[in-house]
Amino acid sequence: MELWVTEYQTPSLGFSCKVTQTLRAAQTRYQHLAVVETEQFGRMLLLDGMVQTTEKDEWVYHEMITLVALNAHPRPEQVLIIGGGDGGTLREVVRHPGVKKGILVEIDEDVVQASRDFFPELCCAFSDSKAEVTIRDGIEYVRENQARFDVVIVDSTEPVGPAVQLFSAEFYQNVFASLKEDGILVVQSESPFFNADVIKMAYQGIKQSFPITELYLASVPTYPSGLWSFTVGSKQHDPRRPLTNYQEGCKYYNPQVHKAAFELPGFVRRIIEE
Ligand code: AG3
Repeated sequence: MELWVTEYQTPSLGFSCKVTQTLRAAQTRYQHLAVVETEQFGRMLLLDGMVQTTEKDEWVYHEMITLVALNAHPRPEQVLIIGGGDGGTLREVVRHPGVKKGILVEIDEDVVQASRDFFPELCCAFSDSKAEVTIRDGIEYVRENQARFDVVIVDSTEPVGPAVQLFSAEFYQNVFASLKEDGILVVQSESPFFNADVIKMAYQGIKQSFPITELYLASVPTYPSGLWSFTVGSKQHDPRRPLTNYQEGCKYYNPQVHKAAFELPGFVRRIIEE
């Protein structure tokens, strides 16, 4: 019998992968978590039926959510990651030579455990001397920290369930306060083809607090439509301009891609200009 896993990316579109083994399927305190072995993309992590990451294409998203902000900052020493319990973003953060500390604040410890159990290439940074992993609500954590971080990365799920608040203007205002005077925020902001409303919410919300707000794109094959967006809020530095060009071992990110990622097709530009 053939087994397939399907994410319903829209009510009338499914993205399916042939599964060779189900490694975990469990309800956590916050969401449904599944790890499956797929033929096409290797191991895949799903939360509430939505693909979070796969072994074979995780590098696009993790390099792009991390290195744009880190290389646009002259001294990205203290970095906070909200969400990102699989560890992929933390791995990219701690291998940047400018970083002194990467703090991961994940609400669901079962995500961290699933990564430890099934994704050795993602969880490898959990034990790094520059890394700190905390199981807590990121919203509270940000509220309790003032002027502390150089870069904040929001590696969240979609704005449903535990992540809803992570797309609110109030949260972005608290992130603004948690950043130092030249800090940078970056959030994952979904697909311009299918989630224009989410992009608008993130972009407009960030713009209310940050003087500089920019959107950039990357191609992630396992996410809805394959075209993914990230939104940056910056207090001083132009996020479009890499100040350092750290790119060792990268497969997607380089300084040319950094700059090009901010060049937007007309329909995407219109989403944020409306
Ligand atoms: N976080 C963003 C995943 C969003 C995917 N959406 C979907 N499949 N509908 C990924 C976490 C990786 N560290």
